[in-house]
Amino acid sequence: MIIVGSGFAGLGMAIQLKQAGIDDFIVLEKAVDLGGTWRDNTYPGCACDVPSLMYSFSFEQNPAWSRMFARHDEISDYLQHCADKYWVRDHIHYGVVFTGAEYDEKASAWRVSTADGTEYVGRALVSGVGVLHIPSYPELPGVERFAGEVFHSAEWNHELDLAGKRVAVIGTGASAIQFVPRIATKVARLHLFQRTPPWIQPKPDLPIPGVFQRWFRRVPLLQRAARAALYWMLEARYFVVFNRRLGGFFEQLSKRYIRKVVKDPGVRAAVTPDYAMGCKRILLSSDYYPALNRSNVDLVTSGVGEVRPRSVVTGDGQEHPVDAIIYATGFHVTDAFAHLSIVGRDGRKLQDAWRNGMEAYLGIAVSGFPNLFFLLGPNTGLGHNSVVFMIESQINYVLGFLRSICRDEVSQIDVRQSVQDSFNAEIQSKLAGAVWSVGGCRSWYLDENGVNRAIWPGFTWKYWLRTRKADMADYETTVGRSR
Ligand code: N01
Repeated sequence: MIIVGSGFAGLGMAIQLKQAGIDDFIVLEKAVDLGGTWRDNTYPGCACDVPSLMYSFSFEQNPAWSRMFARHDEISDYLQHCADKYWVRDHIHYGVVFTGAEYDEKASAWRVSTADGTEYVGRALVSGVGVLHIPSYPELPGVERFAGEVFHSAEWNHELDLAGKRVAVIGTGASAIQFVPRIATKVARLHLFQRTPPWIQPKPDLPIPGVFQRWFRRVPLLQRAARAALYWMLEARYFVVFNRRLGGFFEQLSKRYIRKVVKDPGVRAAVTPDYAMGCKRILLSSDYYPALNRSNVDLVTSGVGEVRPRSVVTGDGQEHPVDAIIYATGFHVTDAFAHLSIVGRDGRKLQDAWRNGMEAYLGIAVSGFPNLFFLLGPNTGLGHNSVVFMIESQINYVLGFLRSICRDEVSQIDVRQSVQDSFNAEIQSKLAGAVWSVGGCRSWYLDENGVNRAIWPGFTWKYWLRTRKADMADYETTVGRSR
């Protein structure tokens, strides 16, 4: 078995294989450490906007979370702890860059290619890479002539001391709103280039008192109960994207928050979104708007026209002298797999299968690509609850297949095209009633045709129900041992 990636998804899959007594697997990891997005994103203020009690594996709840919303280091330590506790570290091959895979139908196996030319062969291939790992750099005219430092929020340059510098930040999404307040207090001037304002609600991020941690440790059932309560509260946020009246109500709350906190009327108007809430990720922050009140922070709403050696010039000709440019411009999502050569049955390429958009059955299986399973694949991302819940549902589902393959009960599992098609028709018809059908918003949830290929359009418990056990009638299988 080959797993690609060692973030929450890949690590969780490895742990469950180990727990199931399956030892014959490897994890390919491109970096020198595990942790996925929590290894890569180290920008100042990096934290989770999902409550910490929900942002952990159900089988390894952490009674020691120090805050309502865990910060980067705590999450990254948690993942390291899981790798150690469940003995999966030795299965991870670091510095191995997965470049593609070809299915060998005769052997019922995937031949995995890597950047250094080493080939790995596995009876099943599990992708745990997700879609938020290839930083997206906007094409700014003239940026190659820029004399200062340029970097992306997911590749933070910790060598550069921003104190006293003039800095341009491009983008105002989930990452930017976390680091802008941190760097605003240090830099001489911060020019914040906003293309579209996000919807933001205050973040109730308080320390978890020691007494709770002690009780969670002593009576794990208490933590489970708190987690269950939180789960249902988060689940209710799903209504925002389906019920316009409720969405409108929360929009009013956010607008009231803007009016209360943002002092300058021009800035207030500029940060007030004009599209339906939920179309992009709804962000949580209690320090982003206050940072915009600072006299050294300049919110720029005209787009970048050109970059000169020491400045950024907006489309309307305003020149902003800067020493560094930080891109907070997100990731390649809909083309996250475009650089990989994945070839399934009969020479079928994944790029061709996904020419009109990424699709899979339950976000996990793609017809024509037997024994290849995606974790956090198409339409299984979330805006309202914890993705760890989705990941665990998928791991459980895939584990059933991997067990059968290991026991030689089945050598090949390929989802039927008709099953995949009707599942995706159902997904898209559900999405037709959601906020994305209203239009007027640009979001990484939508592909270039405006189709949502990222988000699960339902309650997560419904997804859990559907993935509790695979219905083998959905799959074409070859019984018996691989050759
Ligand atoms: O990226 P984003 P991110 N010129 O795509 C702008 C997860 N995450 O890295 O809105 C100018 O949200 C773009 O503008 P617009 C989370 O799932 C989780 O911040 O497209 N601007 C937007 O403002 C999140 O959704 C946590 O008009 C350009 C920004 O850049 C995902 O990661 C924390 C531009 C990109 O925002 C991505 O977040 C952080 C251009 N050419 C992130 N291109 C948690 O707490 C883009 N922009 C769990």
